[in-house]
Amino acid sequence: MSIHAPEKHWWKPMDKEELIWLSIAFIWCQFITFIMPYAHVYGDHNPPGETIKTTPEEFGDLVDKFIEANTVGEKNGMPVVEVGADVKDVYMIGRNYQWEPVLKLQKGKEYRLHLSSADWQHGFSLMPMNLNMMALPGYDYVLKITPNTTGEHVVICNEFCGAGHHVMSGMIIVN
Ligand SMILES: [Cu+2]
Repeated sequence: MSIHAPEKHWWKPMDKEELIWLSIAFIWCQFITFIMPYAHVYGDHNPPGETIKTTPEEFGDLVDKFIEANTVGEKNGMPVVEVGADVKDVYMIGRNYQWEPVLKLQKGKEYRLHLSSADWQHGFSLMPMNLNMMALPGYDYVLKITPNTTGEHVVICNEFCGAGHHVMSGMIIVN
């Protein structure tokens, strides 16, 4: 039993200020409700591509075969891979604290870059473009990209992934 009984009519009619704030909040809610699905469909901040369900083993095999079939050289002990003019699909996997393989791409050509992880969460961060993607095992993230800058572009991992995170890197060379 409380010390004081609650007032019989505990609520008071809205005053002007409360009505104004409530109206602002209501309109804002309507705006947010509309803008979320709108931005999802029309926003240009969404990653341009698709996501395919896979397994770390399956994707790892794909990358190994891709490397085996298309290696054209080596850089710092890492295979350098280049695909033919008619091939669009290129693969990169984050594993054992490195992004594999080194990709050699042509400027102005459209590619489907498949990204995934063999073990746990990694970040794919392409410098200096600041293109960022998260790579999780079990998902093949396909990014539609068209390189527009020639040179050696470093990929770093921007998701803390373990003891070797600070040395985890990769490379995309654009000619
Ligand atoms: Cu990392």
